[in-house]
Amino acid sequence: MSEKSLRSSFSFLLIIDCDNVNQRTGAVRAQTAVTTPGLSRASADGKKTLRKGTAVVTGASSGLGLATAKALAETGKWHVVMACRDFLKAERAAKSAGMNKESYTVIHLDLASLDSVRQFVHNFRRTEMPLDVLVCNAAVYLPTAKEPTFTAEGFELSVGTNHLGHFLLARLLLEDLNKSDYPSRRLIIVGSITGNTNTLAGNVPPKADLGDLRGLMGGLNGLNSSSMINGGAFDGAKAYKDSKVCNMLTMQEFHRRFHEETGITFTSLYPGCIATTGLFRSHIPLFRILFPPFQKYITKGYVSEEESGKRLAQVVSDPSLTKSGVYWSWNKNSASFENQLSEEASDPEKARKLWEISEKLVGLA
Ligand code: NDP
Ligand code: PMR
Repeated sequence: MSEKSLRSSFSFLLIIDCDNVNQRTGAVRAQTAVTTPGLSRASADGKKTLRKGTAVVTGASSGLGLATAKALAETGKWHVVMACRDFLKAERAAKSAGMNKESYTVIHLDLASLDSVRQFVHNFRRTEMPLDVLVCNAAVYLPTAKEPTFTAEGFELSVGTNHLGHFLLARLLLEDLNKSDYPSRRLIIVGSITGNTNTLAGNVPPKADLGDLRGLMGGLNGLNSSSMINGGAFDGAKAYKDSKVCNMLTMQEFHRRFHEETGITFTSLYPGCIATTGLFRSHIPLFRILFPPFQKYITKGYVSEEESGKRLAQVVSDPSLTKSGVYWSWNKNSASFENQLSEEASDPEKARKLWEISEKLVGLA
C-alpha cells in the first residue's frame, strides 16, 4: 500500500473513530502531543534549522482556504491539516491544486455541529502532530435565504458556523497551540471589510450590527428568540456580516485574555475581495456574473484566489507579521498594513459580552 493510500485510510478512520469522546459532555480525553522540538533538523553545516510547521486550516477545500493551503505547502516548510466537512472534495481539491501528497492531511470537521468540532479536536490530537498555527477560515454566506436554517445545535447557520463553531474550535485548540514549541505560534480568524462600517463596503445595506446581543443571548434559534444576534428579523446577508464582526471581536478578546500569558499571536485580516470563490454560490446568477468585473474595474478591490492565499500564508508564517491583536489588510501594491476596525468591531465591552455568551452557547461555561 502506498504512503498516500495509507494516510487516506488513516484519515478515513479518523472520521469514523468515535472512542474516547464522552458524547454527553463532549469531553475529550487529553492526549500528550509529541513534542517535536522547534529547532530540530541539523543541516550539513551543523546549524539547527526550523522543523516543518503544522497549520490547521478550516475550509481548505475551496477558495481562500485552498489557496492558502497550497501556498503554505509549496514552501516545503509547512504541513497543512485541511479541516473540511467534505472529505472527498478536500482530497480532490488538494490534488487538483497540485499539492504534494506529503504536504497535507485531511481531517473531517463540520463547523455546523459542535459534536463534530469536538470530534475533530480528538482526531487531530490522535495524529500526535503538534499544532503551530490555527487558521479559522471556513464560512457560509446565505444572502438569498428567505428563512433561517440552523446548525445541529439549533443556532442560525451563518453565525453558528462562522462564529460559534470556530469559537469552540479555537478555545479547545488553544491548549494545543500553547504546547507547541514552534517559535511563532499563531491563531488567525479571517474577518472582512463588509463587517466594518467604517468603510464604503461596510455601508452597503444590510449593515452589520450586533445591537445588545439579545438574539445571541436567546440562542439564535428562531423559536423563543430571534435568529439574528441583534434580535431583529432574519436577513442572511446581515447574519454573515454580523458573524464577521464576531470573528474580529473574538480575535481581539483572545489577544486581551491570552497573548501576554502564552505569547501566541492572535490576528485577523481582510484578504481583499476574492470575487470568484464559492462564497457566492447561493447568490443569484446575475450577481455571480457581475460581481467579479465590478470588483476588478470599479472598486478595484478584487484579488485572485492565488493572491489572497499568498496573503493569508504571509499572516501564517511571515516573520515580520508576529504582532498580536492586529487586523491586517493589503494596499494596492500588495503590501500588508495594520488596518483600523470599525467602532463596533473594536468595542472591548461587546467583545467581552460576546465571549461570555458564546462560552455558554457552546457548552464551555
Ligand atoms: P469558499 O466558499 O470558497 O470557502 C469556504 C470554505 O468553508 C469551504 O471550504 C467550505 O466547505 C467551508 N465550509 C462551509 N461550511 C462549513 C462547515 N459547516 N464546516 C466546515 N467547513 C465549512 O469561500 P471563501 O474562500 O471566499 O471564504 C473563505 C473565508 O474568506 C471566509 O471566512 C470569508 O468570510 C472570508 N472572506 C472572503 C472574501 C471574498 O471576497 N470571497 C472577502 C473577505 C473575507 P465546502 O468546500 O465543503 O463547501
Ligand atoms: Mg461590495 C471599495 C468598495 C468595495 C469593496 C472593497 C467591496 C468588497 N465592496 C465595495 C463596494 C460596493 N459593494 C458597492 C458600492 C456596492 C453597491 C453597488 C457593493 C455591493 C455589494 C454586494 C451586493 N458588495 C458585496 C455584495 C455582496 O453580496 C458581497 C457581500 O457583502 O458578501 C458578504 C459583497 C462584497 N463587497 C466586497 C466584498 C469583499 C464582498 C464580499 C465578501 C465578504 O465580505 O466576505
